[in-house]
Amino acid sequence: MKKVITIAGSDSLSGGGLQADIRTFKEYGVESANVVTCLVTVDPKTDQVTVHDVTSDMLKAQLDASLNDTSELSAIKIGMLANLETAEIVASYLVKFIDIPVILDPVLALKESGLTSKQTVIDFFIEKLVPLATIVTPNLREAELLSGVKIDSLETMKAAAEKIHQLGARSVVVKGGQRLSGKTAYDVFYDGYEFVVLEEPKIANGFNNGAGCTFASGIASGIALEMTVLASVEASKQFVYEAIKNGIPFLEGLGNVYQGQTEQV
Ligand code: PXL
Repeated sequence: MKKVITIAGSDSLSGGGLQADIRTFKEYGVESANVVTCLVTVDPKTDQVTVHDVTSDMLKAQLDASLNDTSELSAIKIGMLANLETAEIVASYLVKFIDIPVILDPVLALKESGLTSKQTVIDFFIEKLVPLATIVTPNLREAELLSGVKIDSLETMKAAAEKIHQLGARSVVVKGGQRLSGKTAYDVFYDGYEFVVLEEPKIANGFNNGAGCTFASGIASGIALEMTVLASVEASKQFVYEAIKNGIPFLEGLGNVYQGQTEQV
């Protein structure tokens, strides 16, 4: 069985974060280890989102444990790195494993809470983490933060993808999600050679918490299973589409994606 590792935050409500990652790996038939970078909680009374840090010692102990034997490791998926120290520690480990594909989901702007990372963290992603990535999977806001391009159209999505590729990532997929107007959800893939625009009708159910984490984990699984990067992106897009369609409602108009009803890839 192929093995991947996710280095990501814990979502106490389980919609996103490493909980979504692990469910996705299971559906793809991929084994996984995990490193918890932070814990995200939502206050039930106020809906206030809080990011609780883990200590540097806790982070390093997990990285030492899970990256001790990398001979069987086929991909590394990175999710939320909420502060500069966390990002620096993770980068210091990643540079030791440059042969293993890195799927970098730059969780810099949570659609669930509107929280945006500090500029020092964004700068560190631009300078150190994006250049280590086999593929980076920003949402529109994150693509703006990484590229400096204001996005309001398919053309500006392409311009942002090109900029992020120039930062050193081998490939980029900019996720359009619900934000652009119209009935179609676009994602733009770019690998320095070709743009591929992926299209699906928008699903208006709002059950999309965890969609980004699931998408990146599906890509990591595909790459681990020796699919090409583009084929992994295309398969994961279908996987996430089904996961939103079969989402689990929990509040008026909101819900988590559900990975369990997707067809085996
Ligand atoms: O879906 C983005 C995301 C990533 N990582 C963690 C999260 C969330 C969203 O809730 O909690 C830990």
